[in-house]
Amino acid sequence: MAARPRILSIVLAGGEGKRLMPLTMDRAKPAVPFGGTYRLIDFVLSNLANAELRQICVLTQYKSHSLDRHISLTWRMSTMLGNYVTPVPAQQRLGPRWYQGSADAIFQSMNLITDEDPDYIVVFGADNIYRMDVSQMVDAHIDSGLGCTVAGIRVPRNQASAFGVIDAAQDNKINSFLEKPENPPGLADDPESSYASMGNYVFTRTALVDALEADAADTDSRHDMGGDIIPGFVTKGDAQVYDFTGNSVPGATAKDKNYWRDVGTIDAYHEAHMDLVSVDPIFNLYNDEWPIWTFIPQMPGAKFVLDGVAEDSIVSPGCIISGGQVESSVLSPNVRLQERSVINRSVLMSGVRVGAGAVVDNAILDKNVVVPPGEQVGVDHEADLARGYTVSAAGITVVGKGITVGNPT
Ligand code: ADQ
Repeated sequence: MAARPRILSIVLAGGEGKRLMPLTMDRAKPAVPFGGTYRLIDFVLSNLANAELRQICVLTQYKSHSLDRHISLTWRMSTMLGNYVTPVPAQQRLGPRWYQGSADAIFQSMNLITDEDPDYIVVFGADNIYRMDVSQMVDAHIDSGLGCTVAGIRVPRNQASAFGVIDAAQDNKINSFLEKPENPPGLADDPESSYASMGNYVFTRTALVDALEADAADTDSRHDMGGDIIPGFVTKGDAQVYDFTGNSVPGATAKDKNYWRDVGTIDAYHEAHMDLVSVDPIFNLYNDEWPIWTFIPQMPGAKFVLDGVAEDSIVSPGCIISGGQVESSVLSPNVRLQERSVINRSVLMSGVRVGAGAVVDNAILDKNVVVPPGEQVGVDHEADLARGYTVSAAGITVVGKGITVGNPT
């Protein structure tokens, strides 16, 4: 029997996440909390670990403290998950500089590839919400005999300029790849959709190492995976697309099969939370056949007293809802709501306090925000802006970590 191929997974977790400000003010984008008890990075790490790909390096860079801490708590100290995941900080092995782009991040960490000696290398982003059995994509890559496989999904054409856009032949071979084009081309069978790269790749080790070395020597390159490395494979005729709709994980519902969300902007992040809370959710966190792993601190269950209620919402452990009314919202652990407070279509991170009679509407409140009694957030956008809060294009107000609403920011 042939030996099983050796596979190394590299998770790119160094993104700054400028479009998620102020949530990324002092944490890396993959460390941004999501869905009450998770961080964004838990989705990719769970997809890899559940697929039995258990040699995983996480390349970190900006503001990586809370990310490192979370990885250690969830992934390194967990007896169940063992030591699969190693966070690797920017090592500055090649001089006193941080990574220039995502390709440079891997190039500077080439020692990981030499040490692990894999046959294939999985390179995945860390900022997306989805379930995927990555081993099915690896098998498709090995079967193709090509150097590079890119995961692809159809997205509305009017959103496609945020992505790499793929034109593929019948046999999945990629004919062209345009990184974040201004005018994304539609598909022949569906002109209002484009075929987008999910930022997830599988490479044959020798092909990736050759491409990274050539890229490092190219002074015109931005050293970016999507901008430089993938187009290089396409030009050589050595890349195929892996259609995400062909992927299946156990326990998926008809509705959330092949759900994939990029949560790179405040509006997308807020919408992805709304996808969780409806009665029949578009993304089902409760599929225990493909669990999303995370670290939840020891806390008592959520408690509802007086006439406190929550409808169509996720309320995490440690919360006390004392007479407040919560609708279509996601509450992280340890949130406190007082009587007559109203929370609607909002995301409240851990430690948020909302006083009596206060209103939070279409808002995201970062960790430890305090809304004093009678105050309002997300009701009057002019007032929110005047107080220095962020208001997104779709009208979501974001209040940064530790702010007391009404106090000068
Ligand atoms: P973006 O997400 O815009 O597009 P990028 O900002 O490079 O691309 O982020 C990709 C991943 O790499 C993220 O997980 C990010 O955190 C990480 N990253 C970025 N710079 C890094 C660095 N210097 N060191 C370590 N990690 C880094 C990409 C592709 C598109 C594709 C979308 C899908 O380029 O083609 O459509 O992902 O979301």
